[in-house]
This record gives sequence, structure tokens and C-alpha cells, in this order.
Amino acid sequence: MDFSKASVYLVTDEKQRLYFTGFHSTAGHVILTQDKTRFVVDSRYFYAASKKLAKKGIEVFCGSDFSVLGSVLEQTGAKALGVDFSLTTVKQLEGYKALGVELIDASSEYQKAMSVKTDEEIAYIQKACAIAEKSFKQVISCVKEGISERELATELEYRFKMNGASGCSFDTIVAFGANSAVPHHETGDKRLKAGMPVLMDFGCVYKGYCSDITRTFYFGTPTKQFVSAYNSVLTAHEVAYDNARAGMTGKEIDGLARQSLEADGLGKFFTHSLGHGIGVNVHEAPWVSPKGDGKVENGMVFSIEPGVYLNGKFGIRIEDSVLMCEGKPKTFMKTPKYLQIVKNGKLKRYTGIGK
Ligand SMILES: [Mn+2]
Repeated sequence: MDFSKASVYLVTDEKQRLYFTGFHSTAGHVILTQDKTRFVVDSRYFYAASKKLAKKGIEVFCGSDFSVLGSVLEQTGAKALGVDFSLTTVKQLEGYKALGVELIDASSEYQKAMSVKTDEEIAYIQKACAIAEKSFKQVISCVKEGISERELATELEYRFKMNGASGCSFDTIVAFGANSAVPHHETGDKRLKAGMPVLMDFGCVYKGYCSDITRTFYFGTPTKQFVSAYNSVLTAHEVAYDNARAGMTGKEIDGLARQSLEADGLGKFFTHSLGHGIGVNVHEAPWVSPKGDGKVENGMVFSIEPGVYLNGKFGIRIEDSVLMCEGKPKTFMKTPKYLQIVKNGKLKRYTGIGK
């Protein structure tokens, strides 16, 4: 954190507490100063936190009310606190004000600090990606006529945990047929039939860190229109991946894929951002979108996920989690991105032109 902006930061958010301490709790406050990290947490977590965080030199205090927080803040001599206003409730704000300190909106400081990953964080994200991909591979044998979206999602999520993840990084999206044209379709009871595209957007959590991946494949023989649109999305993905460079803004990287789809006449069907940062949050800075003014620098992890959505017909999204490394994106993913179809319980490359 940049302590020239505020000499003391107060961390109020669950994911940010995890980020700054490495300890997960559903309540509590972390107080950051240049030379020390303090953690105030209630009795449900106090002993476990004390034990785990002593090694890191983080001092843990037991308490659930503002008086304990107030006395810990007094130790820092803070007159002004940096707080992430975007993650703080009005009620919390009133509580902090009652402690007699001034509050400064430090949301951009938090975003900046969290977007560049350490080697340890990168290793956790890499593992979360590997677990997600292994689970995806295992679940393809379940992709059969009659399975529902919910059943397939549940099979995948079961494997996440069996493969060592603590859970999902978001609710798994499984979309069959025309449901794939809804970018964030709510996984439901639709059953799979031959001739349907299958879109799966999923990720898991390992040691607090997320993965995020989407693949779209076909159950049966794809239509000509689907194959053509698929190849446009794939090209847009590759153009962004091959040409993104450290120091470009999120907007510039987004533009690479957007221009590619526009050149294929599909620009108007690419209705969301190209990507987002990934860390303890599945969506965080940097924002790889037409509004992304911030630069994407080495050490940042983000998604590349162009898509096209033809309402009532089909949707296609191809997403990798990538690391900006030595000036260029490097994908964490090993799952092929070319068009695949399900054959004998396995994914197989489709090289035809469609029917
Ligand atoms: Mn994503």
C-alpha cells in the first residue's frame, strides 16, 4: 500500500482481509501501517488467527465491537484512515466516524496494490486453474443426451473439491442450446439434446485464489453459422493474446479483440468487456474493457474472454486466465481453444465446416 496517501488503512472487506493477512474470516478489521499489520477479530476466529498469523508478525486482537477497534486505532495515532468506500456500508461508515477519525476514500489504492501479484499468489492461481481444467476434463464423460445443465454443473463442482479446491469462485454457468446466447445464463433444468452448443463458464478457489475459464463446444454436428462465428471468436481471442503488451491500457487490449470481431461483422454481438483482473476476487482490477483507463502491467492476472451472442440461437465465449509476464500475456490454461465436439465421452477437435 502507498502510505503517502494515508498513514493508516482500515480493511473492512472479507476478500481484502484475506489478501492482507492470508487468513479467512467473515468479520473483523485489518489495520495497516507502514511498519505493522494489526487484525481485530471476534472470538470465533481469535485463537486460530493468533496461531496462524504470529509467524507473519501480525498482531491479533480479540473483539467484535467498535470499542476494541477504537483502542487499537489509538495505538496507531491515526487521525485519518484510508478506507475502500466502494466496499463499506453506510452503517460501518457511521461507526468509524463515531471513533473520531477522518475517512479518506482509498478504493483505488487497494485496487492498485492487489492487482500486481506476488509469486506466491501466482502459484495459487495457477493451481486453481489446473484444478478447474482437470475437473472439466473429467466431467466430459457426463456430457450425454438427457443430462441437465444443473446436473452437469454439480458434477463439475463436486470434482473441484475432490481435486483439492475449497469451492467455486462463482456459480458455475452451464448453458445448453439457445441458453448459451445469454452471457450470464442462470444454470437451470434444460436437458441436453443432439445439435446443441454447450457453454461452460467456471472456476474454483485454491488457498483463497480464483480461476476463471470458459469453453464452448458442440454436442452433435455444428451448423455452418456456428462454426464461422466460433472461428471469429477464436481469432479475436488470439489477436488479443498475441498483441497485448505490458503498459497498454485495459481499453487498448479490449480494442484488439473488439476490432477483430468488428472486421468479421460480429462487433455488435460482443456485448461485454474483454476481461477483468483475477485474484482473491474473481472480478477485480485491472478492467480490460472499453472503460479501462488503467494500465495492465507485469504481474497482473486477468481474463481474456471475447464472446458473441446471437439471441435465440447460440452464444460462444472462449476464456483463459492469463498472467502479464515479461511484457506479454502467458496463459495458465492447457485446454485447447479450437472448436471441439463430444465423441464417445471425450472432446475431439472439429475440423469440418458445419452443416
Ligand atoms: Mn471471467
